Amino acid sequence: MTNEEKILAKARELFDVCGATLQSDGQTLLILGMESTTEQNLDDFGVRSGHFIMYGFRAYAAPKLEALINYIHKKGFSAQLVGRYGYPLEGKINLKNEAIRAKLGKRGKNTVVLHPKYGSRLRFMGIYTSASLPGRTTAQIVGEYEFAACRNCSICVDICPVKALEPFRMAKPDQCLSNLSPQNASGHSVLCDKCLKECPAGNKARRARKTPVPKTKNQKK
Ligand code: B12
Ligand code: SF4
Ligand code: SF4
Repeated sequence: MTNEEKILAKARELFDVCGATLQSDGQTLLILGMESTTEQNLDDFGVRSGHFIMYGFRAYAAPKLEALINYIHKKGFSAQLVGRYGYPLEGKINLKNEAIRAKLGKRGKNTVVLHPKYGSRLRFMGIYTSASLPGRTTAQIVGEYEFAACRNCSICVDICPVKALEPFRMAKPDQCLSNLSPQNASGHSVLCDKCLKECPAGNKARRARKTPVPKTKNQKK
């Protein structure tokens, strides 16, 4: 195994999904995805003394990111997080587009990247590295409609309390309640996220509750 292959293997060991894209400046962007769950809530943000705190990323992602960066350095390559905990808040790097380019999923009508297993629960992080990781893609995004994960049910668009969504794009980002999220008494953000929570993609429990198939005349009631 080459050192580059070892780095990818390490990334797969630490994170739920990973992939790599080639940037226009020749650097490799390693994209990492981690599932946000009740036990490992990456969506736990807040404000303390006027500072934005990423409680979830700090607790669950930071130790893994540090371990991976140390590993890449030991293999003789550079490794630098993009933004805080690999999360560029300003949107300088579009992590959704990079994840789609790296074939980690495709955009759902709720605008976020859906994965066949993790649905809309992946949160993404990026690391710039000088390692020429195998499989890093130069591909641009094509055929965003053609994929199985989005069920095309439009629950996300219909459920949005402020009608911020149009299929596949956020028409009114300023209105999104996860943008203007209020804080609870301990300073943690109370996000809306209805368009993700109710999304049935990649979610076995919700899939089981899908509209039942109507019974035929011959079936017992
Ligand atoms: C700014 C931002 C927000 C803003 C505005 C989002 C926006 N404009 O869409 C606000 C605060 C509202 C927000 C909310 C949320 N966000 Co946010 N956000 C970001 C951030 C920092 C930048 C995204 C951005 O502005 N992109 C620019 C816009 C223009 O790009 P885009 O959304 O990809 O839009 C493209 C499509 O609309 C496409 N398009 C246009 N028309 C059409 C038509 C068709 C048919 C198709 C197919 C495509 C298409 O073209 C656009 C340009 O490429 C990213 C992190 C990052 N650096 O990438 C996280 C990020 C996108 N957010 C994320 C999440 C999880 C959320 C929330 C659930 C809150 C939360 N729990 O964190 C909500 C979800 C709301 C929603 N339904 O999107 C995740 C998404 C993970 C995933 N699985 O995809 C990211 C990647 C953060 C992360 N580290 O994981 N977010
Ligand atoms: S997070 Fe809430 S307000 Fe924002 S787009 Fe989704 S459903 Fe709408
Ligand atoms: S709620 Fe339905 S339409 Fe919206 S992203 Fe999820 S599966 Fe696709």
